[in-house]
Amino acid sequence: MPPPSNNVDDFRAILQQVKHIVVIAGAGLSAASGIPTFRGAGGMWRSLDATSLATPTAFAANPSLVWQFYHHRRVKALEASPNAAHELLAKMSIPNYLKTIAPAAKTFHLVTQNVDRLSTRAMDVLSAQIGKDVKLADRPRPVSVIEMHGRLFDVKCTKCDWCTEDLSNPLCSTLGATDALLDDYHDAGSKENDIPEDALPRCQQCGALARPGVVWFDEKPLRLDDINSIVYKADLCLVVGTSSTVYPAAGYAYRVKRHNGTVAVFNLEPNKGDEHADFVFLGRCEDELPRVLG
Ligand code: BJW
Ligand code: ZN
Repeated sequence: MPPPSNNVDDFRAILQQVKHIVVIAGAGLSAASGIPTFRGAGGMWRSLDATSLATPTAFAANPSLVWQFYHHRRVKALEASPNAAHELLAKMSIPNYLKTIAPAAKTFHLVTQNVDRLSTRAMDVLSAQIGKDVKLADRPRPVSVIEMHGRLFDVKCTKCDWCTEDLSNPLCSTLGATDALLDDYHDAGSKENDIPEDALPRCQQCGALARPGVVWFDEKPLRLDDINSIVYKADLCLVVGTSSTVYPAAGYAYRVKRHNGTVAVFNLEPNKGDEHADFVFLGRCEDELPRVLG
């Protein structure tokens, strides 16, 4: 297999033919919006590795600590705005705009591992800009974003089926009070930040401990059946800002390749599996996506 190309003209020639486009996105998509990635620089929260907190075991052992981590993440996401990469991907969900980039394209789906809601927000902003007088066919299709690792602003019960979206900050006063403690001298894991379980977010239906509505390791990602059929059909896969280390997302590009589709990676740095891609565009995706696709 030849090494991946970074030739924009060759990539645009492929874009003229493709019919079903899927984007698999990761934390790098939101990096320019100020949301830290998981691995490499920025993957620490205080002295703790972010991925070690994203597990059911960590939550069972110390719900106070894990809730403080997610409180911090919620605040960051509320402060953030979609960047140029979110905006371009949102525009690609407008059929008429998509045709200007990929004239034969019939479908466009964004499967994001991110929980920050920025892709959906970019889509909402665009919908509002387009206004009501545009034909339905020209409007973005909100169904085209799949948040497979859940949503930071969903809160769900650990015991019953209660789940709600809650954008308030703080989610409860005890979490808000930890902001003051989280300075350089107070590690989030230290004793004084220990919030008793009954003062953490609780289910509004049965009163049990609530948890963030995200997908942790060993839990089942969301909408896998929908994603499987999208990936099965796709003849172009754009892999944007992910280290491709977490499955099942890390396996989707390979599946598109296996049925003779094209894979193009947009990432700041080379990553595992890049050698199987047809194209690798190294750089910030907020610059490279508009340059290569725009
Ligand atoms: C830029 C940029 C810029 C920076 N421009 N680029 C052994 C083998 C295979 C699989 C397994 C295994 N052992 C266990 C598993 C399964 C496990 C897994 O994959 N583990 C691996 C670590 C090996 N997977 C799971 O457990 C998943 N569930 C599952 O498989 O269930 C099976 C099942 C199926 C059916 C029924 C029942 C069960 C669940 C995974 C859940 C992951 N959860 C998290 C936390 C979400 C909540 C939260 O956000 O807090 O998801 S972990 C974390 O990693 C988060 C991310 O979505 C995910 C992926 O990270 P991502 O997005 O790639 O970020 P980074 O930081 O790694 O990379 C950023 C990239 O951006 C870098 O490459 C930078 O270079 C780049 N970048 N700036 C472009 N400006
Ligand atoms: Zn409940």
